[in-house]
Amino acid sequence: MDTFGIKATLERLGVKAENLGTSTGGEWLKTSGNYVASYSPVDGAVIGKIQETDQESYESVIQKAKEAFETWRLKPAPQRGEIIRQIGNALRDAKEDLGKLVSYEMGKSYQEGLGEVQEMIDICDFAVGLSRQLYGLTMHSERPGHRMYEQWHPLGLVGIISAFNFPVAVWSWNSMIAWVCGDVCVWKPSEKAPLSAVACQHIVAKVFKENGLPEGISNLIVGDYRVGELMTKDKRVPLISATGSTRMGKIVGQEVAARLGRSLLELGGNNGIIITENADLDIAIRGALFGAVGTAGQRCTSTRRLIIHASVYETVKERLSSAYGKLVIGNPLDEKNHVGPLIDKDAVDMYLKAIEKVKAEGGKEVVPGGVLEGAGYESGCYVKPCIVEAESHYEMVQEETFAPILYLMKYNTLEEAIAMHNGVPQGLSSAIMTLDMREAEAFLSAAGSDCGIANVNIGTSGAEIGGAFGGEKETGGGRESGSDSWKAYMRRQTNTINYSTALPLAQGIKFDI
Ligand code: UN1
Repeated sequence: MDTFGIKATLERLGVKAENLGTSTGGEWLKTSGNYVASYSPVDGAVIGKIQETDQESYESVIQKAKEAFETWRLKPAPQRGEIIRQIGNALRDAKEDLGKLVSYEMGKSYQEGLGEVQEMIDICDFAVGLSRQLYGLTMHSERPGHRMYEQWHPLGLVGIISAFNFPVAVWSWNSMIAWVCGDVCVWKPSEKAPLSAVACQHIVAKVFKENGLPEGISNLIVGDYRVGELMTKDKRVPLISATGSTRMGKIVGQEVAARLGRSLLELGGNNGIIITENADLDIAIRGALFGAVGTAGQRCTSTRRLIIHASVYETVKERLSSAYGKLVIGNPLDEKNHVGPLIDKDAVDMYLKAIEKVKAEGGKEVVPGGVLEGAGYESGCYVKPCIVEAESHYEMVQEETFAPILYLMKYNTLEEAIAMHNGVPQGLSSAIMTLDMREAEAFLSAAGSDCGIANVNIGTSGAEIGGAFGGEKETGGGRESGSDSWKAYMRRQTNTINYSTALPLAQGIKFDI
C-alpha cells in the first residue's frame, strides 16, 4: 500500500525491497544471515527486508572500523566538526523523507517524526560547536618547574545499541558526539526499525565519501540480541552505549563489565508529574496529555504517573478525561490524527495484560482502554490511551509499560507526593506543576526528585538536546546528548611536564643515591 507517498520516500532514501544490513559506510556486505522483514505498524505492510549480520561480516566491520580509527583520530577535532556540519545539512535536506520513514516504520505521528529528525539536526549543530570545546583543565603542580594538565583523547570504537521508539535520534546523539571526539561508531539499531537506520547510513556515508574519508567511520550491523552480544563481549569495543529496556540494560551492563569495558546505559523510565494545588491547571493538563499519549506512550520519557493534590484531584481527572475524549487515533501520517499505533502486536498484548493486572490489583479505569478494530486499524496495533486510578504500591504502577496507560494517584502533603514520586525503581524524568516557588524549589532540591531530569511547569517528555539526557537507579545512570556527556566518549590523560633541571619527587619524597 502506498500510504501518503511512502514509496517515493523509500526510493529517495535508498531503502529497497531487499536490503543488506551490514555496512562500513558506502560498502554493504553480503552475509550468510537471514532476510528479516520490517513491518509497518501503520498498515501492517512489509516495508522491506533486511539481511542480518553474521559473525564473519561482523569481523570485517570491526577490522574496517579499527583501520578507520587510526586516521580519524588524527584529524583535528574542528575538521571532524566540519564533517558533522555537512551531515547536519544533509539531514536538513532529508528531513521530510526521513521523518516520514520514521513515522511509517515506528508509528509515531509525522509531526513527531519531523521532530525526531530535527533533534538529529540539533545535535549536529551542538557537536560542531563542541568540536572546538573539548576542554581539559590545567592544574598547578606542587613541584617547581613542572606543569600539569589534562587532555581528552579519542576512545576508539563506540558500539551503539538503539531502541525502536527513537530509531534515529538516539543514534545521532551518540554518533555525532562520538565522531567529533575522534571515535568511530558501530550501530546496531532495533530489529523493529532497521530501515530507518539503512536510510541514515546512506546519508552519512555519502558525506564521508565526498570528503575522501575511509570506510569504517560509520558502521551498521543488524539483527537481534545475538548480534548485539558480538559487540558487548568484544574487547575491541571500549564503550557500549545502549538505550532500551532495563531488562536489556542489565544484560548489556554485566557483559561489558565482565570485560571491564565502559557502558553508557539509558534505560526505562516511570516518569511522574506532581500536580499541586498551586498549579496552572491549563498547563498541567496539556503537559500531562502530551506526556502520556504522545508517541502512544512509547517514549522513555512518557508520563506514566500523575500524583495529584487531593483538592484538585477531581478537577484534573475530569478535565483530562474530557481531553482524552477528543483524541483522534489513526494513521500517524495523517496530520489530523493525534495518536498512532503501538510498535507491534506484542506491545498490544503487554498493554492489555498491564490493564488487566492493574485492575486485578484494585485499579479503576477512568478512561477505558482497548484495541481498535475496523477500517484504518487493520494492523491490529492501534489502542485507546487509557487512564486508571491506582495506588503507588501496585506492581503495575512500579513497572514501565511501554504504552499509553496513565495512573492517577492522590496526595495530601508535598512530602508524601515526593516520596510517592521517588518510590519506583526507575529515575529518568519528572516534573512538578506549581506556581509556588517553595514547592518548585523543594522538588528540585537534594531532597526532591531523584531523577536525571526534573522539570517545572513542563511535562516529562520532549527534552532538548543541549542538556545531558539519562537517569538514575534502574534507568542506568548514563548521560547522552548535551552538556558534558561527551566525556564518556573520550579517555582522559593527565600529563605532568618537567621543564626544570632537577627531578623533585611528589609528596616531598627523598630518594638520593
Ligand atoms: C527516548 O525515548 O529514548 O525527551 C528518547 C524526549 C525525547 C527523547 C526521548 N527528546 O522525549
